[in-house]
Amino acid sequence: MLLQLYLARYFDVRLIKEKKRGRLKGTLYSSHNQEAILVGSLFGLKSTDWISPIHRDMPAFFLKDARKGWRNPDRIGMTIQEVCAQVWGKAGSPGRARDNWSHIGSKKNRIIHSTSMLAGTIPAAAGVVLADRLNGGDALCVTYNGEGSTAQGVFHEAINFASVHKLPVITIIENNEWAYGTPNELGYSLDDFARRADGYGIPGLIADGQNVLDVYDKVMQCVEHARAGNGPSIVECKSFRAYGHGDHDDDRAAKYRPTEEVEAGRSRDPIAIMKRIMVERGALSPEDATKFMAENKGAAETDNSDFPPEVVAYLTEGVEFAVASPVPPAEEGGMWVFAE
Ligand SMILES: Cc1ncc(C[n+]2csc(CCOP(=O)(O)OP(=O)(O)O)c2C)c(N)n1
Ligand SMILES: [Mg+2]
Repeated sequence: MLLQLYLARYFDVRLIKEKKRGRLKGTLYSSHNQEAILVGSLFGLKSTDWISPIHRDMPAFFLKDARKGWRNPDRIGMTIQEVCAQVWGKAGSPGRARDNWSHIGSKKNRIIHSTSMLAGTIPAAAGVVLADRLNGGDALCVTYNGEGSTAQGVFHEAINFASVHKLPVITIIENNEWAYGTPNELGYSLDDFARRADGYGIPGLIADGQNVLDVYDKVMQCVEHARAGNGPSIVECKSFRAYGHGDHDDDRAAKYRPTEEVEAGRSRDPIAIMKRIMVERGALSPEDATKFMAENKGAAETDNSDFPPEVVAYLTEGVEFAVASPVPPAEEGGMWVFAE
């Protein structure tokens, strides 16, 4: 789990550096400070389970089933090469260079294609697990949503449908306190989004989104609930969006959010929290805990020595693959927009 936290963080800072170097174009949506939500929720799933990540969750595409080993060819998740080719918008990427980010999916890897319609993946997830059940399967689906999604009509319709049919859909709400430039107090009249679950008669759990073990624990309670045939649930993960909505919004976000709020929100770094717990439990020596100091640093303050070498090596393979991959031929420009 700790290595996966480092990998997710390194993905974020490395892409920012690549863009600054002029080797990468396009908007980046940072998951910095929210990595524990992804790692903790994915860690206990079966290979055959489905996920539906969105813009904030890019590392989920390559962290899915990573417990088996990032390089394990039997892993049911995207490779780092596929994800980096996607970010670089290269030929052969899952999105065929139509986009540089999360508008991708994979039937083979059991990743539901993300749409840009907030909460739009929840009804799709309900349909996928219903189809799986009708085909004799026992797969569940973990859907990822910002708290902004909870204000969408389809959020309620889909979870209501899933609750009536007892479908194994676990809805993660990544409560990072901001939806683009809108603070939570201007968007909702409740503090705990987990309480939305009461309206559907399903469990609603709150996890400390900065503590990967707490996320794991709460999601696994919902996994057991789903596997026992009891249907859907919600896990709200309390977190904080460290930067702008995307990097195009970083400068504005620094103005629309008070500095003290941002500093307080970033201060509970998931890597530091995991290390502290491991040292307390004797799973990591205090010396080893200070070896790679990626925590509490923005991209500009870190370098490769802040990350374990296997993390840097794995991601570098993906980056080099993407940089060396060709762009698609121009005549493909109008293809795959409609069914060929
Ligand atoms: C239905 C819909 N309305 C508006 C948008 C534009 N939009 C994209 S992301 C976003 C903010 C999302 O905030 P939140 O759900 O809290 O996720 P976060 O970015 O904070 O992770 C908005 C308004 C959209 N994609 N879909
Ligand atoms: Mg948000």
